[in-house]
Amino acid sequence: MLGGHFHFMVHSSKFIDEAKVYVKGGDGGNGCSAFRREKFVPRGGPSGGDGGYGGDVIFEGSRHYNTLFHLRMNPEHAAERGRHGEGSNKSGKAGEDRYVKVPVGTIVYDWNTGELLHDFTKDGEQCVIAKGGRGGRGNQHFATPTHQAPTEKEDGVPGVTLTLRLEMKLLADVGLVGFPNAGKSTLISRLSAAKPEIAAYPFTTKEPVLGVVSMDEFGLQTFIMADIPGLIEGASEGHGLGITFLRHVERTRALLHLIDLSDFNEKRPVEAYHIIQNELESFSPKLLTKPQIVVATKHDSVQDPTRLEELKKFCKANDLPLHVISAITGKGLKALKGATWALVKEAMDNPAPAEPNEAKVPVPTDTTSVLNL
Ligand SMILES: Nc1nc2c(ncn2[C@@H]2O[C@H](COP(=O)(O)OP(=O)(O)OP(=O)(O)O)[C@@H](O)[C@H]2O)c(=O)[nH]1
Ligand SMILES: [Mg+2]
Repeated sequence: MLGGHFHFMVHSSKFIDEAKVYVKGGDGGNGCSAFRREKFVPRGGPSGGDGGYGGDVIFEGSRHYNTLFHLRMNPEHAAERGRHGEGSNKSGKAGEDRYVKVPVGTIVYDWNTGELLHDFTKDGEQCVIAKGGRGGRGNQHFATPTHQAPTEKEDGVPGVTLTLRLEMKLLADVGLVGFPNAGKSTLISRLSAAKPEIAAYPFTTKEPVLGVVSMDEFGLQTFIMADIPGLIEGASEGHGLGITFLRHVERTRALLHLIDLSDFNEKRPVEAYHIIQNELESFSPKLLTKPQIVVATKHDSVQDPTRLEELKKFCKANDLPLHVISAITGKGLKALKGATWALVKEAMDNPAPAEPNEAKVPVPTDTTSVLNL
């Protein structure tokens, strides 16, 4: 209960994803040593072409990724080498660049020196991480008045080779909001490996907890869910635990608004819905523009069916998607997971314009789950 008996959960570890990645720019092609052979010209001049540039390894920030998982699975990235120069002053073709997508929010460090190479903050932002080498010059460049038939040529310059440490602060894709006891922590514990404390009294959760929800058994498609402390009326004036934790869902792509259907809750569901929406708006009107799913919880313990009927009618009239679940029986969990993923995907494809200087707030959480995805 609030009052005498607080026991704080300790969330000291930061929720950070890391990957070790090897990159190599393409080597430059070698210069060529050749001489013109033309009809009626007995001694043609030097005609060895230059080697082509090696391709660059270019990283690009992308909102389509929310973890570094794909890079941990596939850590080596090399650009193509430049072609060698040829006779008849023909330069070698440049090697193809290699593009590597990283989630927005990724910081790239040199593994060996610790130097920060780039901090990706925007969708589509590109940075050359490992430059390709210049091609070597062919013998056409080495002729001088006294040295008319040079055979010298250069080899291409090797591309830059680096071992990188990628680091990314995980940001929630989906936030759970609702009154205390609505069943937020129970839901995240059913959908992810996160193990938040769950109890039949309000304000059990006192710190945000992140959980990684996998859409397939390999964890290739995942989204990150944030469980935050419950809100109450007047939270924006500091009642309960207040609304400061809402900053953890401010950058999410979607919200799940949980409403307790069980009869132990004295508030009518529609009333509960409005109170929470008001508190969200007081924190930031932007929160109300996020795609939202209304989640009616604890269907297994409904005594009074009119509560659900009211909520259904209200959601229908206001065009709000409604999912009815029970974390105990599992009812509706799979459908809710699928619908949430669909919202996340849609938001990834149509990102809201990023705000300037958006600060990335590290979310303190449970130590569970992501690093052993
Ligand atoms: N019968 C039933 N009880 C549930 C269900 N989901 C959660 N509960 C119970 O509801 C109580 C509150 O659940 P929590 O998950 O801790 O609720 P919360 O929203 O995280 O609460 P706060 O952290 O205090 O904001 C616990 O006693 C849960 O066991 C459900 O589907 N059915
Ligand atoms: Mg909780």
